Amino acid sequence: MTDRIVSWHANPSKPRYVPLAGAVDAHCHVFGPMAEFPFSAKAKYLPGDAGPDMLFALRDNLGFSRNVIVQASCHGTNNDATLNAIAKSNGKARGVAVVDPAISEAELAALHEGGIRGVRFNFLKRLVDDAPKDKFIEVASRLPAGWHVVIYFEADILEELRPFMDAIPVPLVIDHMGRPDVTQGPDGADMKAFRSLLDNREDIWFKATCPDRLDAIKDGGAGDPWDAFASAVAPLVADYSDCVLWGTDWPHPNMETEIPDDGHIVDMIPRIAPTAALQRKLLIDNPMRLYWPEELG
Ligand code: 0GY
Repeated sequence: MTDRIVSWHANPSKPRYVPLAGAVDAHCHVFGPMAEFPFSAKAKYLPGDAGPDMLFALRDNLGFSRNVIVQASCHGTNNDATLNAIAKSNGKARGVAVVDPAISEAELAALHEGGIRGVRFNFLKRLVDDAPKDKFIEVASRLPAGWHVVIYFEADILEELRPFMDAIPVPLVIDHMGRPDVTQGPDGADMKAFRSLLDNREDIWFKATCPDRLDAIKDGGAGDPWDAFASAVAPLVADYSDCVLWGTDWPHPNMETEIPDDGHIVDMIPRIAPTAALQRKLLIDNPMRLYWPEELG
């Protein structure tokens, strides 16, 4: 593995949609910079540098105010790159870590101090070597107060993972809706299974993210692509408006071709959340409750 993948758009367009003041990009990552924060020896891809300065410039260009930085698999369980970005954000970023399940209480407390508010369990075989459910459940029971667990899986293992998810004793956040096949439409089997998961517990959240990963009709450059994503996801956002989050997924790990224009990604927001009330929940109220609850008074 020698070639570094540049997975982000070099010159994203200015979105037509203007987010509400205070909007949160609740799913993004940083890569390195590698000279300061080397990638894990177990990384399945080797990205180009996409550090905090780039992230915050994009945030400002897209009209967002805050970021939730999710530790990407290429950095393994060393969260220093994520912590560095949070530290440079002037309080405008918080994060989700990936940890060795044997992590000590003192190390968890240090992550909390650094702005981490959750841990991510990744079940994608192309990204991680193993996902030890028993150890994940054990560490989930020792997380600092107010933290949650983020789970990344694909639709074909949703049913298999349900007992595991039921055993997690803190709130759950599901990345990219568990990657449903959006071409099945809003009433397709994948969306039905996902709704059943959401109906199963009170403390579950999800990210209505990644049209570029989930919709086969790619961004042709003209804007307003991803029709299947919009029609499958808009009803979900409407029906579960108090537990949905949104994010760019910048720098789009692993997207070697068909790299999405972040301006077009932002322009999906009014297509999945057409009213100002829904947009406020999606971009401000919900992420603030999870990541900056102390600012809500
Ligand atoms: C995402 C999706 C992906 C990658 C990662 O941690 C990661 O490397 O999350 C993916 O390749 O689908 O959420 O960024």
